[in-house]
Amino acid sequence: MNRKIFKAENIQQAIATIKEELGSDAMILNTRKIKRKPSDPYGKEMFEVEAAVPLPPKDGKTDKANPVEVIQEDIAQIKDMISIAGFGNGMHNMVCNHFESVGVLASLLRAGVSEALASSIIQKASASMDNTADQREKIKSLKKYVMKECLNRIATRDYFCRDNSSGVPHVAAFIGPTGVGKTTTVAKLAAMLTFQRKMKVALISIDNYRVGAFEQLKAYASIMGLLCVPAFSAQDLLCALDRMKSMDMVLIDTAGHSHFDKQRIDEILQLIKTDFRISAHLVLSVTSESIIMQEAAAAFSVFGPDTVIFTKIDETKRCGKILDQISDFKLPVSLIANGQKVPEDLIVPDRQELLKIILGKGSKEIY
Ligand SMILES: Nc1nc2c(ncn2[C@@H]2O[C@H](COP(=O)(O)OP(=O)(O)OP(=O)(O)O)[C@@H](O)[C@H]2O)c(=O)[nH]1
Ligand SMILES: [Mg+2]
Repeated sequence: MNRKIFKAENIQQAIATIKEELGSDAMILNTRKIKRKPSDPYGKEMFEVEAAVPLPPKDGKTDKANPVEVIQEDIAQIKDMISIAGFGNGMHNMVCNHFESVGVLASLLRAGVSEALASSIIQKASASMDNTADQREKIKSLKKYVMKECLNRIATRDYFCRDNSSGVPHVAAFIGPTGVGKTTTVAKLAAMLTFQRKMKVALISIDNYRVGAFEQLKAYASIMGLLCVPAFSAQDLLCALDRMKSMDMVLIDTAGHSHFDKQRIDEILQLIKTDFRISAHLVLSVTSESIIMQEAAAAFSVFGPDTVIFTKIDETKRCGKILDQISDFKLPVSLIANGQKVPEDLIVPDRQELLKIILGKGSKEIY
């Protein structure tokens, strides 16, 4: 290898000089940012790029990598650059400052992680990197750090398990905006707890708002042979819970309301507060825009939810927004719903499994 170090004000300029001096076979081995000297008022921040051209071996054969692989790597890098090009100036600067991060950054963005979160993760990762390592080593350690950083942001909790210690049933209410899949998730969970975990389960619907809401839950309960009752008032709810005191788990389906409808949300809250044992579980659909999910989470935070459930992950390839949501509202994820089929489309994820869901195809690229 014929190594040489180039200095320039930015990466693009350095690459142009390298191509000119060493030709198009040149490989970049290392990049480093050199901070401006405080003693030099006219000095600028510079980039140092180490590049090399492979020497032709004595036997005439070249030690170049397989040309197909080289082309594949180049195409992947060009694709990554293109996918980042659509983002803001901040992203552009970040790529110039941390050139080796392009691939990982593009994977996070493609997965649907927000620009702000993706760049803050990469920045943290890049700051912790060993600048003396060569390019491949740097990328390897960057990937490792990014995975660790994403995993640190994820908390999961298998909330719906048997707890014999208290002698009273666990009571869990499912809250959230309209149409996110609350009733369907309650039905799936009831089936899982009854048939897989062999728990005694009963259902309550406090959805007295939508016509046919109770019948929807009742239909599922009938198929599974479970007790299911409506409760329209605090008195109804206390009566229902009294009837169900020999159960392991009571699941309460609530009416979905717009997160702007504070009055209706408050009505449900007052009902739920009837019994202090009732835990709340926020249901959000990943098909909603991130900002809507954030607003909904803020509106339903009055319930002090214990866990969050993400539904409809089968309808999007961009589950990265889950990472944004859980980084923001710091709740453990108890369930993931991945389809309309009752009961099978329900996952009780652990942290690694959730990370794979969040990064999608990108998890293969980053690992
Ligand atoms: N693709 C997909 N569809 C789902 C999933 N979960 C629920 N659905 C569908 O979403 C629609 C609404 O589901 P519901 O369970 O009635 O939603 P809800 O939150 O109870 O609705 P309201 O009670 O009206 O607020 C139905 O067509 C479900 O089949 C899921 O994980 N994936
Ligand atoms: Mg419903």
